[in-house]
Parts: sequence; structure tokens; C-alpha cells
Amino acid sequence: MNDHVSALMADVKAKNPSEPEFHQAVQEVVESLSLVLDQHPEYRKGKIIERIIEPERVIMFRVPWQDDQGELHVNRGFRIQMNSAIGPYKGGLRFHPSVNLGILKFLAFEQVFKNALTTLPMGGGKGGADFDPKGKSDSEVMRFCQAFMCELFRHIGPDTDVPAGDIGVGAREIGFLFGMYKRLKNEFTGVMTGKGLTWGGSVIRPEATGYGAVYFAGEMLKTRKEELKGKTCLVSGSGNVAQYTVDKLISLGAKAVTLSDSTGYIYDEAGINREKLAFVMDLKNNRRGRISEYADKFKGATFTPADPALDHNPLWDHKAECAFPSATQNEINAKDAANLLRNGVYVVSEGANMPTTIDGVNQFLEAKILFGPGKAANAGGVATSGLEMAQNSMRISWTREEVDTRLFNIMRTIHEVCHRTAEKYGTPGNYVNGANIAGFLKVANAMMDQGLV
Ligand code: NDP
Ligand code: 2IT
Repeated sequence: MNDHVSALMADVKAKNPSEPEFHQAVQEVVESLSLVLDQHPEYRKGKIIERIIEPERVIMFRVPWQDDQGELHVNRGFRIQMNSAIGPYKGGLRFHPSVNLGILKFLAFEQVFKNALTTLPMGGGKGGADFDPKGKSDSEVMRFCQAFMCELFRHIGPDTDVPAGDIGVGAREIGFLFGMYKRLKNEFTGVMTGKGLTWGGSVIRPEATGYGAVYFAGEMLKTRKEELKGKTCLVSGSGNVAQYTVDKLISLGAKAVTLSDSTGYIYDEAGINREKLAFVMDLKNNRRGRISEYADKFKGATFTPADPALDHNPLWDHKAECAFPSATQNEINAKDAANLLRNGVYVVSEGANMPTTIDGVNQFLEAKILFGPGKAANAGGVATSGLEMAQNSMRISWTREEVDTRLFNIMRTIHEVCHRTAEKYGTPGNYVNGANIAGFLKVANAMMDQGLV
């Protein structure tokens, strides 16, 4: 770390104690930016970094709700409105018991750069609650979502802040949240993305993050004149991103052999085919069951329970060429990264946000593998949210082909910009620097243009 980065990080840690994920996300970005700041003293003078790491606004609120037995509960709700230099705040909502201010700040911070890379006019934000949808009835989830929106509605709007889904927030939750917003405001607007297809949603939005992460991997492989066809792939998670990652891998003739949830992972050497994926989608999206059922149903597949005493995740210890971490932050640590490299993995496309620790990322960069950081590789989800906003504004709906082509072109452009930027700043092949610098420059220039606000 150079002196400027060390001083800045000391300040970030003192000012934001107990937020290790936020420190990690900021450190990764400012290390990349050292390459830019020497060439652009105006950003230092304009205190752009100091301003970009400070949320424009943080909203924290009480969410009281009642369960089916009549018992009362109180959760904590959040919305981080991080940066609006290039458009309305945009980013998902996460409902998970681990949610806290630091995790949402890291996500909102990453979102700013990711959204800038999409080429669409979206600022960055993130929100959520420490509510656990697991084991709750649909009525309980509805009452929670309604209580959450009863406060959030006064802070969002189609030109102000447009939330969407993330962990624990899918089609069901978006429906309940949108319904309450509409009732409170008496307005039918594009205030949320990921809506149902009959009420303003965009085709391909559910698929977009997973498809985009696979398109990004394909673009990285093209730089070595290779393709995904025939490659063996490790995928973690079994939610929205993981499911559509596997879907696209199957279409392209690659073989996904793993999936996971918080209880453990399955390994299926024969590969997850269409029939098996349909089972996983029904299991996770309708029956809300556990991934171990996959190994009960399909012969030859094994289930390994999660073991918190282990210092690594055995999912990442199988022979493969590609890895698509698609569950959560810091799911690949230094040991996992070493295992992946030892097993022959040379393509990592991050569907999840910040799934690799800093030590893990450094190993990938040193090994010069094709490493697509989340900000770039998983930007297809929010990019298609941007396309949903555009369709809502025009009050029209595009076809699947139209949206998928736009998504593909956006992912290709993101890859090309990251690749070119990494080269321009003297670190060819380093998509981390490419993504951080390209995203930063767009937002920083807008901030400079708009004065001290
Ligand atoms: P889902 O809620 O649909 O699925 C999350 C999956 O990850 C589940 O299988 C879940 O298992 C697992 N998981 C979550 N937290 C943990 C944990 N702490 N330990 C182990 N497993 C865990 O979420 P998404 O698929 O939407 O999101 C996955 C990742 O992708 C997140 O990092 C998210 O921020 C990122 N992302 C999502 C986008 C989107 O459009 N949805 C866009 C860009 C990034 P279990 O059910 O047991 O909790
Ligand atoms: O992390 C992300 O980019 C998302 N969860 C999607 C955000 C969005 O607004 O579609």
C-alpha cells in the first residue's frame, strides 16, 4: 500500500468502525486509483475520493411486523443512497439476517462503479433489512414487505431511487413491495425493477445477472481465442444468479458440476442438465427447500454439508476450468483461491458481489488468470434493470431478443472498456484495475462538472 492509500484507509477505518466489508471494498478501489490520481491532480484537489466514499444519505428505520401467531417482531431497515452523480440511486434490497450497515455500505459503494460501467444513467444505492425470509409463510413475508415499504416509500421514486432484488428479495418480495408503494403513493410508476412481466417488468431481468456473468466469461476467453464450450465449471449458490448462470452454461455447451446453499454443496460429475436445473428451480423458487435434496434425487451426485470448522470451502476443490461464485461476499478466501488455481481453474467470473477476499484476488492477479471482478462481471443484472426503467419510461415492452441482444452488447462493452482501461494504465489483463478506474472516471468527471454538492 502506498502512503496515500494507507492514510486514507486509516481514516476510513477510524470513521467507519466495525464495517470490515466496507473497508475491504474501499481498499480495493483506492489501490487501483493510485494509478489515476498521479495523472489527475484535479481529483485530489476536488476531494473526489473523500466524497465518493461518504454516502450522500443513509436511511435507517424500524420495521415492526406481526407473525402468523400474532407475535410482534422488530427488524432494522436501511437504504444507502451512495452517489447520484450520473443518475437516480439504483441498486438492490437484501433481506438476510447478516445484513448490517457495513455490508450495505460495501454493496452501495460497489454499485456506484458497477452502474457507471453499464453505460446507462444510474447512480448507486443499496438497502435491505436483517429480516430472514427463510421459514416464513407468504403472509408473513407480505406483512414484512408492507411494513418495510411503509417507511421506504417516502425516500424513493422513479427519478430519485429505484430499488430491486438481491439476496432474499426475488419476484415475490418485489411484488409485495411494489403493491404497497403503489397504494401509498396512488401512482403506478417504474419505482422498482424486477417487476412481474404483466405489470411493468422486463423480460430477461430474472436471467440477466447469471447470463451476464457467463457472457463476461465468454468475452474474457475470447482474448485467448477460446470459448466456454466443453469447459467444466464450479458454480456456488443456488438462487437467482446461480440458476441462470447454469442455464446459460448449458446453452453454450459447458458443464456445471456444483451448486450450494448455506447448508452445503452438491457435486455432480455428470453435469447439471436441463432436467436437473428445472428440479433446482422448483426446489428453490417454489418449494423453498435445501440443496441436499438434489443428491437424494439424482444418482451419482453427492452432498457435502457445510462445516464452519473448515478453513476452506471444499466446493472450490474440484478439477475445473471455470468458477462462477454466485452466493455471497468472501466465499473464496486465500486457501480457496489456491485450491482453484491448483485444480486448473483459469477463468473466474464473479456473479456475487465481492465473493473473493483481497488475498484471494491478489493470487488470481499474480497467476494472471482471467479474473472478472463482480463490478464488471455481474453488472448484467442492474444493466437490465436500467433497460426495464427505459421501457417503463417509454411505456413499451421490448421482446426477449431485443433485451438479450442489448444485455449481450452491454456485457461486451463492459469487457472491452475494462480491458482497454487496464492496458492504458499499465496493467494489461487486470480487470480489477480496469473496472475500478473506468467506473471511477465516469462518476468522478460528473462530480467535478456538478460542483461541490
Ligand atoms: P438469492 O437469495 O436468490 O440466492 C442466494 C444464494 O446464496 C442462496 O443459495 C443462498 O443460500 C446462498 N447464500 C446467501 N448467503 C449465504 C451465506 N452467508 N453463506 C452461504 N450461502 C449463502 O440471491 P441472488 O442469487 O440474487 O444473489 C447472489 C449473489 O449475487 C449476491 O452476492 C448478490 O449480491 C449478487 N448479485 C445479485 C444480483 C441480482 O440481480 N439478483 C445482481 C448482481 C449481484 P441459502 O438459501 O441457504 O441462504
Ligand atoms: O448487486 C446488484 O447489482 C443487484 N442486486 C441488482 C441491482 C438492480 O438494481 O437491479
